[in-house]
Amino acid sequence: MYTLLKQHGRAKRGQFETVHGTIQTPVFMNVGTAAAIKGAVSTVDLHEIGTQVELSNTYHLHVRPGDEVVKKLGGLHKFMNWDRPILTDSGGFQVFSLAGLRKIKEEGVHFHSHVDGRKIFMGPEQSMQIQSNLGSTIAMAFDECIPNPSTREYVENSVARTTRWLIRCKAELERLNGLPDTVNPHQMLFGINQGGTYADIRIEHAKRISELDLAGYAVGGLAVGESHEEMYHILDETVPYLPLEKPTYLMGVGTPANILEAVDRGVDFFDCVYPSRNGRHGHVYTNYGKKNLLNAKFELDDRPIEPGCNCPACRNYSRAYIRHLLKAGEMLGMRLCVLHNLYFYNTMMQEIRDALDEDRWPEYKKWKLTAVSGERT
Ligand code: PRF
Ligand code: ZN
Repeated sequence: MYTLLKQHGRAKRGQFETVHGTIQTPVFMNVGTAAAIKGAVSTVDLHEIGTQVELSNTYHLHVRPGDEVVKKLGGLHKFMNWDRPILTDSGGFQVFSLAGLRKIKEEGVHFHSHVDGRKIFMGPEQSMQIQSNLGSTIAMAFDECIPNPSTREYVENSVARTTRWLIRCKAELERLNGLPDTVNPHQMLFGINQGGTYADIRIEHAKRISELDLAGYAVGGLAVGESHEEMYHILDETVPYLPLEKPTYLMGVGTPANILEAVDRGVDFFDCVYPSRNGRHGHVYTNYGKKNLLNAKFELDDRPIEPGCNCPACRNYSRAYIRHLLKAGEMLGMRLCVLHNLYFYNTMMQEIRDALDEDRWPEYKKWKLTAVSGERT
């Protein structure tokens, strides 16, 4: 159940109650694709860096270790020892971005596993069955994520099919939630808005899926080829047609600036691989811009990544030491950078919530945009 606590313009401050605890929004979900945050970050670490929601992928866990295995071990929460909310993405994006050869049909998608090449079929029912076996808090609908730009004709046909798939997802999840041995009988379903960069298709689709009274709604098919300005424009046009009294989730986005702009347009939930992926390459986020710790200028720099930062990396280690670890190929180097970056993102979301609570959202947004751009010295 989502409660809208406050609004500043279109920016929303809310809370979302689930069987695995209450999520304060806006929130950034930490991505653990295969039930692990890349960079040797454990769920014990996640508690320390302020993670509210962990995100895993249906497709990856179905391929390995297999959702049946996870179910036999008591579900994803027990398997990875995480007791807070988990959102699982449906495979609707991974199938389209990872799998090589694929055939899309009305019933679903035929494709080959990126691990061993074996043939897999996934449609709305299969995606829901896998997510039900995982027992995540929130299941995502099975959709087609269309790259931008795509032709109007392709987008129209694809979106119509995604709507039909959504109706099938809803029916299947209701059935699965009613079975006696379901891991999480309270599993919720979020629908996904698509429509490429065509505002009118987006709006029609948003209206249509809003009628289905789902637990939440995502905007998918963005950050897949279009410019930031186009993405903001689509959010301006579309988000007002999604229910205000439900959470809105912008999938796979983005930079700190993208998140600030999207919160301003009414988005509650985010996820992105940037903090973990960049951390693994020694790129760290600070309120003085993004820094590359491999840069020679940090060789003798004995300050923490960000002075005043309370993350496990900054409380204990210097830029020079972490740079040395990265250079020497020590796993600890990556791990510390990922911990700092996730802490930076989670803390930014806390700052956003505080700013909304305390009626200083526009001032905070302006300050943070300057801070993350590197213009502040
Ligand atoms: N659909 C799904 N997952 C996603 C996306 C989508 O469109 C995106 C697009 N940025 C990221 N993850 N199911
Ligand atoms: Zn830090």
